[in-house]
Amino acid sequence: MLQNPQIESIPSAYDANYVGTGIVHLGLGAFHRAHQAVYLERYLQARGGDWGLCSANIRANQALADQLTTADCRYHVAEYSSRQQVVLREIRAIREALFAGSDAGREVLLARMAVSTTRIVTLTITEKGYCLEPSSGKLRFEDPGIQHDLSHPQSPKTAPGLLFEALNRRFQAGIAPFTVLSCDNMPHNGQRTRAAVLALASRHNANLHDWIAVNVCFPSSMVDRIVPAMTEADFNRLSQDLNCDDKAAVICESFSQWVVEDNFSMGRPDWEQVGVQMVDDVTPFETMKLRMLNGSHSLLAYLGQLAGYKTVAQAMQQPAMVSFLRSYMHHEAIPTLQGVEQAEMLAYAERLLARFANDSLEHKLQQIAMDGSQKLPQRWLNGCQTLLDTAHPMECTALGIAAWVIYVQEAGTRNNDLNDPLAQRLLTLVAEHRDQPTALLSAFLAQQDIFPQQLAADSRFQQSVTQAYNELRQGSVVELLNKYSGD
Ligand code: NAI
Ligand code: CS2
Repeated sequence: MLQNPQIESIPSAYDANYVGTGIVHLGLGAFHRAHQAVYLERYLQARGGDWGLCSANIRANQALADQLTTADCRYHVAEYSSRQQVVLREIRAIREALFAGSDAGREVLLARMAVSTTRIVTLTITEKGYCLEPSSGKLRFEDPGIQHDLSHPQSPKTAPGLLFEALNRRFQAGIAPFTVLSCDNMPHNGQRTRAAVLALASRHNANLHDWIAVNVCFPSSMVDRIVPAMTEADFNRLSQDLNCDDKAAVICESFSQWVVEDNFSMGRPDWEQVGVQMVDDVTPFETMKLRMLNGSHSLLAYLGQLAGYKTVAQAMQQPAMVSFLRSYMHHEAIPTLQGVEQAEMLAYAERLLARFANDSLEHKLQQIAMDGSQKLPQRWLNGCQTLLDTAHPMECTALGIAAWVIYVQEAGTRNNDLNDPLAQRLLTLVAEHRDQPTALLSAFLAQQDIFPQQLAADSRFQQSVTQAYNELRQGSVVELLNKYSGD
């Protein structure tokens, strides 16, 4: 129970029933509800307009969509600055919640995407939802979902397939295309989404391919707000501390940032009014965030769990971990960033460490550890090549990679429970090379859809990862964190 908490409640004070739906969102997850929907709530409160959301899950979690529908799409976001300071927002920007995991549900979603009043389609479907090779960003045609969509284009099951079919229906009906805005932690997320849709189109219809290539905008965006998956303890905390009984609620930090390339063919909300940064090129922002924040997060996820911690905040109570992350950011992330001001980056690093230490969030390391094959290229590996090219150290990153390999190995020895779209392949490598660490590391580095070939072939990279692996296997994690915390 909070002792004398400072609680600010912000009700949804506009009449949401008069808000039209101008945006369809794929990925009705925690982050969407705590980030994009909050920006739109604040926008609608201030400016009104037909920028309400129709938000859909195309995979699991029909219960959430049903829960929201029952609640007239009213839910709450609890923004914790600390355990004692909370802002509780009521959100009504989502005007319709759909579950599109069935043929009937997909048809309703496609109709929402194809209607001319839909001007933007946004996505938070996780990195794996785009069915791309993590290292190259190329569409994985062998993906079972893509295979289905190639043979059943009118009843697609993947996000690229849904985007393609909805655009096709607008093309056939002479309706201008919506703008596609990815809000996932992927480098160049707009271009990668565009490449996925065009790859599908290339197998179907040259005219439609060219129409999409010329007329559809795919701006990239950088998104940032730490939003842990909700647990029963979280729901109980909201009920006890804030008198908020809402199974669609989310808890998050107070910090929020959204940087968006200003390229929308059918218009957009004046998002600047609520603090969204509209830019020409999001690349510097996304590279900085993916390598500094997400790169540190993944180090916490694998090294923190090896050290026995369960949450980010718990791991941040270990001074050796804080020093190690600072060293990683100073010596292995900032040197890979273009055109940044050193002093500002050092300050950014300190702000990130303070955000990680926020003990009012129960951010499970296991959640961050999931889908490692889809995350590590943009968080660590892309920067590694720059470090090698500029003769910078990469011990912290190498320790992280080694910890990820051990994480996969331990999943294999436990019960083959690895939350990763490439789990079967990775666990097979573990089984094939049991007790042969050198061969196992070579086998992992040979996975070219994860490790870029140039990097994997570099003997300096191989030696760094091998040394880190051997040290982790033989020594204490905390001692190694201290060893590589040199500033
Ligand atoms: P979540 O687990 O609450 O929601 C995941 C969403 O992705 C669900 O709607 C699910 O149906 C959908 N999904 C999962 N696999 C899919 C697939 N193969 N195809 C289509 N849809 C799929 O997770 P959360 O927190 O909403 O995060 C989602 C994404 O948002 C992350 O992967 C990341 O890219 C981005 N994000 C998350 C942040 C966070 O702190 N949670 C912060 C910044 C970005
Ligand atoms: C986290 C991100 O789960 C993860 O991989 O690193 O979701 C992280 O919380 C966000 O990118 C913060 O903006």
